Amino acid sequence: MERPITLGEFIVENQKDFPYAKGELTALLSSIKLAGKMVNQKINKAGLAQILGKVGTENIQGETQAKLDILANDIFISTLKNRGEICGLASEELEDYISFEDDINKEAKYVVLMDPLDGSSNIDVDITVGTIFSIYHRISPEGTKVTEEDFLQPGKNQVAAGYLIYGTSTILVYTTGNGVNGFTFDPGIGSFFLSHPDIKFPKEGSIYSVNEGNYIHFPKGIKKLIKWMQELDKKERRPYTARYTGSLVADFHRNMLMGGIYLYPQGSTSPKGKLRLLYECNPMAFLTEQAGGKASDGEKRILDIQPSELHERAPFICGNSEIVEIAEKFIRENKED
Ligand code: P6P
Repeated sequence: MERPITLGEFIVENQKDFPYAKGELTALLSSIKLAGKMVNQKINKAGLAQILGKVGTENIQGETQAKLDILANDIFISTLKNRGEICGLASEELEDYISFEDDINKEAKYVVLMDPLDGSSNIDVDITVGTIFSIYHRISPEGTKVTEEDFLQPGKNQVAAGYLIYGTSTILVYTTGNGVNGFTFDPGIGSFFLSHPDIKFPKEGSIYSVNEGNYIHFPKGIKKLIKWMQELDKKERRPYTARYTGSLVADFHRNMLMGGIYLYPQGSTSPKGKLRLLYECNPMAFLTEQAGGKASDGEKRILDIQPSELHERAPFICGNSEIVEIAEKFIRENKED
């Protein structure tokens, strides 16, 4: 029986996707694959290895860091640095970006932005978490120190983006702008195998993912959208089904496979929403568009937003284009001054 190809074989087979790279992006994606295996192993035995729970320190977001957050951050930084393909890295867990100035990395072409363990508040209750990554070609000259400009690029400049989802199985999903493909990890062999080729949002969706506990704080247009999704209209598959895990990667992955919309709107307590533009919204927006969906902040395309700071937040709506456009219509028609 023909076996599915491995992630490594797929990357080599699709080398043509990276016209200007001479294997650097291939090596970089392979280092992400290695770090993902190492984090996966830590997560799977977290309860036993006493690495559950909060470590007490706070990250730049003022969120208490769980031990696995820090472990995952350290694993990705060291693994990507050792492969020598990135000149800089920014992480949700670090206040500022890191500039790799050793000889091999200083000449590297790429910078990586990441959320090493998204949804980490779910770790202690054994709910799916994930790693999100976003890759850009540097703007500053090779051989020089990275600058903030290398990181503050609009999402449309991404050369690759993806996530690892540590769920009932561990899957690596990524795009280089030529579609979206998913690879499931086989721990018995230690390799990722192509399991979700050319992922596309189903034509119709009927799942919505939003933290309705924030309903009172939502703008009028979002409140009207949520009520609309809950009305009975069999022809339009309404009422939609509510599914929300508190892990962006888990909610996004399910909605991309089954069809639906994820929303983290702005609210009176969070004027720009909660999700970070650079290492949550942009990579998920790149994947969304490559899978035939749409990603906006309610008014404009996420990938067109020019970032002004590393940890800036943005309201985030992504999923089936049809439903995202309905959401944008409700927002447009119920603008509040
Ligand atoms: P809330 C996790 O902290 C995260 O960034 C996303 O993974 C998740 O979708 C969202 O925040 C959950 O936020 O406010 O609903 O708990």
